[in-house]
Amino acid sequence: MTSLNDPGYMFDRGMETLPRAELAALQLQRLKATLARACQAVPHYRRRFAAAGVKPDDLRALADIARFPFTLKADLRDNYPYGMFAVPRERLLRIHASSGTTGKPTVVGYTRADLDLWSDLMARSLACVGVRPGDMVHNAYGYGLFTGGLGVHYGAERLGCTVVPISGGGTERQVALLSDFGARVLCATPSYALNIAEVADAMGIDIRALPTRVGVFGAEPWSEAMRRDLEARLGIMAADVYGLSEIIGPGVASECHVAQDGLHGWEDHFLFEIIDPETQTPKPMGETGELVITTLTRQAQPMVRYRTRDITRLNDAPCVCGRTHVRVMRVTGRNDDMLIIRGVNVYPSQVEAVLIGYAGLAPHYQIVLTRAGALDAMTVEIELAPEAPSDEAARREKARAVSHHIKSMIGVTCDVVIKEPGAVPRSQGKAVRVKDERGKGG
Ligand code: DLL
Repeated sequence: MTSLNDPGYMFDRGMETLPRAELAALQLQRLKATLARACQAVPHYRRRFAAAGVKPDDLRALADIARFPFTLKADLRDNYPYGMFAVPRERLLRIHASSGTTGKPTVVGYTRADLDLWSDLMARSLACVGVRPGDMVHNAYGYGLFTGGLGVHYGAERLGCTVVPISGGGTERQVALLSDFGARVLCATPSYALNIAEVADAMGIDIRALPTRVGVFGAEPWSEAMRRDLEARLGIMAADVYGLSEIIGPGVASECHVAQDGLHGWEDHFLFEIIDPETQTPKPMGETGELVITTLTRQAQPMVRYRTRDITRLNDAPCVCGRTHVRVMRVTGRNDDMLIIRGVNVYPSQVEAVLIGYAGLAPHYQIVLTRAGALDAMTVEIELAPEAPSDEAARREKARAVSHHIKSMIGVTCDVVIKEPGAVPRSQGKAVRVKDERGKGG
């Protein structure tokens, strides 16, 4: 039994350190059962498998998964609201939904066993980033249909933490309660954590002097530069957690605080693949592409080869923390968020990596897209740091320098507009990094 102060503490040591050959055997057995259940209980999968000419029995080895069809977000929309469920609606204990930007929301459902599993996986994830039983956890992820709030909430309780279920928004109150209750752990989107730090400054509260030591950040892409910035501003260790509602919510993969080098994807419950998004063929271990996930134990809603659109790579090298589960490296962006500006592929997180920590700038930015004739143009709006010189000439010079820097680092030509402190909208959940004005005659 490891002590709670031991950096090697794990929520589920036996499973987290299972030798990879045993993990693979477990995955194969669970994958077979999942495919059989999906085919038997969900007409959508039955039709798709038939159209692709495959049967669950065709799967003999894990690699045979490549013969099965993908599941897309559009499939969830087409089967809205309950068509993807493998159990009668009455057996669901909870529903979550993600709003998305267009059309119907994506609905996800959970049986009692699913909710139990989710709590366990989230407890495992929190322990993995360094949260311990007995910690006070300030949970600023939004409660409601979004999976962040309740997912983290029940995971923290399962681990044995004291949860402050504050949800997002009311930022001054967040700062006051962080100070009064003395939470050791702050859970939020990275952009909202930044907003909290800024509001604390404005309130004259030295947030670094508070007992908060661990940040559990996810739900949106963020860069290493942003990590360093958050760590410096908040006086914490900032950890990356990943998940998506279609698969279960947060708790799919989690960084270990020992190595901070990739997020352990919980392979006893999920099968991870990387594909080439163009050819849709599997890529070998270590190569970058789109992450595809199959659930291995979900009851209400088995997901077969769900295309996440998230761009990353996998790493199955042994980790110094002792966990054997594959590492999902930092998600740098989504292929549907990728911008193509004058032929150059650009992810907002690449722009962020250039901007954050740049002398004289505050870490608040937005990318505005406009169209001039047939060409897309990108303008980066970023705020001046409160203490930086703000006269017109200094601003123009700074804008020129930043634009040059973006061109040399990313290869894209863009305009840069330096805004007054406070002029870029602040996030209370997932940040809106891209403002698309291309359809507005801009
Ligand atoms: O964002 C679940 C979650 C809540 C994860 C709290 C972590 C913490 P969705 O709203 O369905 O679920 O959005 C999922 O968000 O496909 C990624 O594009 C993005 N995302 C989530 N975590 C990360 C991360 C939640 N750590 C979508 N890094 C995913 C980069 C992330 N992107």
